[in-house]
Amino acid sequence: MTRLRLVAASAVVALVLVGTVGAVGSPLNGSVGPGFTISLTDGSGVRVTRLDAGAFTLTVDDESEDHNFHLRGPGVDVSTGIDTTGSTTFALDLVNGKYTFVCDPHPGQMSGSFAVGEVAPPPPTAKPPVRLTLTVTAKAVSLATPAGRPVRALTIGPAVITVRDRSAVRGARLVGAGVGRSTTVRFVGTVTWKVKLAAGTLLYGSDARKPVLKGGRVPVS
Ligand SMILES: [Cu+2]
Repeated sequence: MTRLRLVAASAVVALVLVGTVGAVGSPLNGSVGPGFTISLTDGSGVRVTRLDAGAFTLTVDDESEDHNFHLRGPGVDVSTGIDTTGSTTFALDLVNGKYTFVCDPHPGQMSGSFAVGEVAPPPPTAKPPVRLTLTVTAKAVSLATPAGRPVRALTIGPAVITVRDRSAVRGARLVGAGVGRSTTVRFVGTVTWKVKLAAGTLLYGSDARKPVLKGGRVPVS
């Protein structure tokens, strides 16, 4: 073979290799051990948090006989052995969704996740309602926490108000900050108001015969 032909043959081999690697997929590198560490990085060594759907080649470097690398998600469930070490390669076809990787013996300490495609953000966790007690007696009106402390400020959101109307000549009233509720003057008893506090000032007081009891105002923000 002449020298020229040899060069040409090498070039063909190189082209074929490049083509093969491209078809297998973008590289991902998983790593676990030797300590309690687990990670997934892309071809540039950057931690993976989001990927576009497609073909990937995952190479996992398992450096511990106590840990493994287990990747799960839509259409994928691959893992290295717990008591084995070494490098393992997986061909992955990732589709839109959430993928998680864990060390099976230590999922609490060793885990991670990433999203593929456009994943909708998780719905905001519903805020538990604030609980308040509005008490009206013949002599006083007060707004307090369940522990009995006066309320100085509130945050926007749901509130459950236990209204204890102890006076037959006074009603309980709550207005402002998106709220407008009251008990009748004659009413005596306990009712519960579920309200949604908006930004503003919440006024509490009593609808009453004179003298009008001094209530109060609480900023809501
Ligand atoms: Cu582990």
